[in-house]
Amino acid sequence: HGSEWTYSEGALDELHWPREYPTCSGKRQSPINLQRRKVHYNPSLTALNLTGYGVQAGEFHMINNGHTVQISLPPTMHMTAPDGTQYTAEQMHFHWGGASSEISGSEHTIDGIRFVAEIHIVHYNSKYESYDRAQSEPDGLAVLAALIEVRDHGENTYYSNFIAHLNNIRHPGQSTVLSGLDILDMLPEDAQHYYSYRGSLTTPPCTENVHWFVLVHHVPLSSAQIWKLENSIVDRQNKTLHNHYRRTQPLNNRAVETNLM
Ligand code: B30
Ligand code: ZN
Repeated sequence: HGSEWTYSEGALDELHWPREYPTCSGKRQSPINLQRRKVHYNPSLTALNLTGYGVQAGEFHMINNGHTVQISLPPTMHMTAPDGTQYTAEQMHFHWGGASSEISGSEHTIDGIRFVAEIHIVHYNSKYESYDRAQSEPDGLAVLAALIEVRDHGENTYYSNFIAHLNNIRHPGQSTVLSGLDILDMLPEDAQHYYSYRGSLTTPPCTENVHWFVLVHHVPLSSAQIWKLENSIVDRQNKTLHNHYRRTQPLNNRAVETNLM
């Protein structure tokens, strides 16, 4: 594991990432604030083609890696971007807030609004033989992101199994196994409309090789589910893992496009 970068504590907090990881002060960083007024509608952006995202049998490893909960995904899951590039899924993980019941923790914001939490489904360009190889390539990665919101009309049962397993991975390095997974159900009902831009990993080494797709629609979780997500796992300091999101970065001269008019 890389050196001990953090979000807010110690010598390598997020303002000091560039000292060890110079790319973190680059001109195409993520996350960003998505300003709806300034997003360009591009009718040639087709829907994302998500294959193998539906119900899958088998065992899926879920780990507390010290800065998030991460589920390993099978290479049978693919996303094809509107430019025709095919990506293979590698892992999914979450960012959240929760330091108090009022604190949201999404990475992307919409018109300055931070959501409760954010899902990242991390993919690599299928033309490379592995995630490891693709990581250092300029066209290596794509992340499909969805924003999570509180909605108290009962729990979101598509998240029940995942949330129940958090108790098994309280400490960094611990892992557990999900039997069966349906990522499509864990996404917003409408997973066709998105914002798209070119950015980076939101953690060190902040590599600027990520094609971002942030879904326009949101994932609803009940407040009890969000509480469990926010309070079940601890970090390397044995403190509840809270507020592991990066502040928004300058857009500089990048365009954000959407396929929702
Ligand atoms: S994100 O989706 O932009 N938040 C990585 C992948 C996706 C994002 C951020 C980072 C990534 O692959 N990082 C390098 C690998 N990590 C290992 C790990 O899985 O988690 C090395 C590390 O951080 O130093 Cu801990
Ligand atoms: Zn992430």
